[in-house]
Amino acid sequence: MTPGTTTRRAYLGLGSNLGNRLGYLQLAVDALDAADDVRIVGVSPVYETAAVGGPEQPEYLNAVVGLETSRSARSLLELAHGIEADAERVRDVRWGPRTLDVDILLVGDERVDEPDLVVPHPRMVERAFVVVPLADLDPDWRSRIPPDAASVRPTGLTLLSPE
Ligand code: GSY
Repeated sequence: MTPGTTTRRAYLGLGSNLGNRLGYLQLAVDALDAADDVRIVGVSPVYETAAVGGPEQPEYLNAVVGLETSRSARSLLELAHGIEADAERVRDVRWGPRTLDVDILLVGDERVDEPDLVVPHPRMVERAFVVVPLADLDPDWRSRIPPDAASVRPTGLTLLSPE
């Protein structure tokens, strides 16, 4: 991080349900750690979760990463798309299975409402696969865990992180 820059806390959601799922989540953590103007401050445990929406598809591994960053939500989205491309993600079926999904959940108190980016993420509060790992990093979210949290199961797996 460039000294003297103003940073804020951001949270990104990671998901994978194709190929080496844990490997793709780790790829994302490593790429975020290597990115300019980003410092990882928390990585949740890894959960296995029933797929929500889309066609019938394999279960996901999900986690949430906390960052300190001077980047805007738009800049984080560009970073996320580059990381997804590194994971050879193919965008064909909407809501379909994917090697890696990196969602921009929260970026300080920044609000964005554009066709390709809405922050805070518009569906995060109803998704237990987001809120359960987010609550591991920020206890304020514990009271907001949705009722279907039973579909979000701890794996005992952890991602290696620099924090
Ligand atoms: O929005 C992220 C991709 N995604 C997921 C996911 O990450 N986990 C689960 N359990 N279901 C999902 N459906 C979609 S789309």
